[in-house]
Amino acid sequence: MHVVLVGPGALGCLLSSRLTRGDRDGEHCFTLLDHNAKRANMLAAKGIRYHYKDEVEESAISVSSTPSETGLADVVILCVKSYDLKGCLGFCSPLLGPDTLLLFLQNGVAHLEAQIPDHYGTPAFGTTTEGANLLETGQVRHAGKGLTQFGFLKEVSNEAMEKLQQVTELFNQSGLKARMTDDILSRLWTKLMVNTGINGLTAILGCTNGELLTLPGAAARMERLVEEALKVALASNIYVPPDSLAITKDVCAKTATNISSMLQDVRAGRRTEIDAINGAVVAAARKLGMFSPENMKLVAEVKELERSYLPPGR
Ligand code: KPL
Repeated sequence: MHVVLVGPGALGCLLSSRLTRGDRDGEHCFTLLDHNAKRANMLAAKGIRYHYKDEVEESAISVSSTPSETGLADVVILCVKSYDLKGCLGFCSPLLGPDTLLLFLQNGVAHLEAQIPDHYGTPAFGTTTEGANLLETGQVRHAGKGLTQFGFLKEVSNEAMEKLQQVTELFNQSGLKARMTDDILSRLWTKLMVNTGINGLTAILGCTNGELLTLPGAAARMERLVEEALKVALASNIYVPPDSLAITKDVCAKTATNISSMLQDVRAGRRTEIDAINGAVVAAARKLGMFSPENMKLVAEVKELERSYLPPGR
């Protein structure tokens, strides 16, 4: 299979390095696609440096910034942020044939509404609890091993199902635990519950995940955020664990010293994924005629924070 990974962020680098290493017999071909030609050249020259605990491993990878020269892909794994998807799909169009499997690996659930032209076939979605931090361009730390789950939201052809099965096997043989699920919507919302309670709050409070349990008022806010999201999921007939709040608190405790991905975005002066997380809860509530004031308030606060460092119009 020709597998194209799009986006050289933490997840894109982690997957490029692991999948390339995992394919010991060179049965498949992997390309990392980056729209930034200068960075793509640098990645092609230096490869990817993978850090796990005290180990460091270097892998040479194939990198491209010109999809028209890459040839059609069997699988395109989109590792870009949710808000970059629209531009990214346009950029990737030369890679996409009628049999290409598009696999979305974004945080949150806003991307489930992505407008994908019908002739591209039914996309697959994934959600991962692999922890990855980008140390610098092409250098990734595997901060915690997790589980990646893949599935489709609609009925699909046997060919598409088999391709996703092959991707799942590739992950497993590369040391990344993965499985297919017939309820990917629940899995995406289950992770959304945790991110709803942690990410935005850590961003505005500038604290670690663990500090949310002790900072005055933070745990009570987390509780209201998750309870609201839980009500929206239930009203949407999406199964999420009823003890999502306890799970969220447990994640805070287990990842106590972590800087959440949203706080990392703020500190790096990047746009956050607030629209895909708490914003998606607000949008889903609105569709049902429900009100989610706690999530609305947090979205407004994070946007205000973004305005203090992003150039106007971003
Ligand atoms: O997924 C995460 C994130 O930071 O995006 C959590 C679970 C909150 C861990 O930091």
